[in-house]
Amino acid sequence: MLKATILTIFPEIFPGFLGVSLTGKALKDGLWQLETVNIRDYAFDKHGSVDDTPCGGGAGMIMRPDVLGNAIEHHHKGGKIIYMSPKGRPLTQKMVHQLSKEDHLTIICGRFEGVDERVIEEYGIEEISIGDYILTGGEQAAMIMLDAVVRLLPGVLGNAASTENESFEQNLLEYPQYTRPIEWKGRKVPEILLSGHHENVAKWQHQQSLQITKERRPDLLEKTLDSK
Ligand code: 4FL
Repeated sequence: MLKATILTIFPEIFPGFLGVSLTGKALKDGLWQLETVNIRDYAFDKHGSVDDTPCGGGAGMIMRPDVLGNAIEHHHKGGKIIYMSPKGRPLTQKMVHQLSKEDHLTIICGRFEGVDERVIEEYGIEEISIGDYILTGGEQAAMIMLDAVVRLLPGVLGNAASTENESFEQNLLEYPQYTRPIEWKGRKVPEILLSGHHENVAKWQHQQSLQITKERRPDLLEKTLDSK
């Protein structure tokens, strides 16, 4: 069973969207656990200061290593410590599969201009990015990463749903899908999908996947078929 411990100065953001739909049901059913820790509770002054100005100058504020370290040491009971960060390793479905096998994830959500680098070194923290853009804080990134991880936990998706043919699982984007009505606004569902010829359908879908991936994500085709 996965337990996620979130270190944040905005614990009220959680569970957010993780509290609804599949992830929310799984949370209620006890398939995973969420613990939110307010970093401010580990400050050393009565104002609860968690940040300070950057050494060497520059804009913004940096999260203090002593306060963050205090929060980590009170709550980290083994397992990976992850810091959601734009300069982290880009999150992939392969990493999501690996994270879904962990018993405990401690996730640090940064605000301001980031955290003191010594904290990263001291606790062997893994930095993970969810994409090349800047958010207002790491909380949203943590929630997206957890959403991807939790749906892979045993029992979260129904038996009917399989993750094997989803985008990225074979380093290919998904082929286009259709449902009824067969004709809509003069647009017809491709004939092949109505043929009932399973082998030809599968061939067409694979060829569509290849074409779309070549057009939109040629970088994916360069990769070998990674094992999970
Ligand atoms: C974290 C952006 C992970 C992308 C601001 C604070 C971020 C982020 N991936 N933006 N953290």
